[in-house]
Amino acid sequence: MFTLPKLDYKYSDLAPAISADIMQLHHSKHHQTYVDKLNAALEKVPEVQGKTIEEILQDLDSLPDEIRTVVRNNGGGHYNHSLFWQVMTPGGSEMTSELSGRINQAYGDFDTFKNNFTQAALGVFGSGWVWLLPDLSIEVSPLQDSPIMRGVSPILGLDVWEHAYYLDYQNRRPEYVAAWWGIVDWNEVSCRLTG
Ligand code: MN3
Repeated sequence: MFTLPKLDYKYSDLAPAISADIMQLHHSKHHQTYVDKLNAALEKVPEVQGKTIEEILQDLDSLPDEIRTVVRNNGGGHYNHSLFWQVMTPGGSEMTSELSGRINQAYGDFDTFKNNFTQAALGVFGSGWVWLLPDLSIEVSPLQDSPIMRGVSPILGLDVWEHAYYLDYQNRRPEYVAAWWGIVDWNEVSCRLTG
């Protein structure tokens, strides 16, 4: 049985980038629903008991046909949101010099990286995610898919589903993405990079 993870901050702590209303709805309703539907689907497959969500998502092909899509969408939703809450912190945090150096090496400078990631986020058609991978490449996924499904653990992720920003920004995704940069927990990203 998977459970909704507790947050390290209050729903109101990420404002004004993300309001308390969005956080409450997004965490206690959307994420909870992914967890509930994932658990309901997995009740039918006793052989996955005790596996981590990462293990399940990396081996979707082994699941019975009738639950594979449900687990992909809701297990993906659970994994993606669990990561998303962790890579944000009130007011953001400073990047380590190691991560900063590696981003500069890969992109020339931070602004170029930030611009590339932002453009990827704005380019997602409909619902999906933008990821930074351990090799510092940027990737987008539709719906609740994730690079973890092929065994790659993202080190940063941004939810660009409308439910992540519509209450605050309506259709203005660029404003949401611009504000989100201010709450990224670069310490956490660094930890995920170095394992
Ligand atoms: Mn979401």
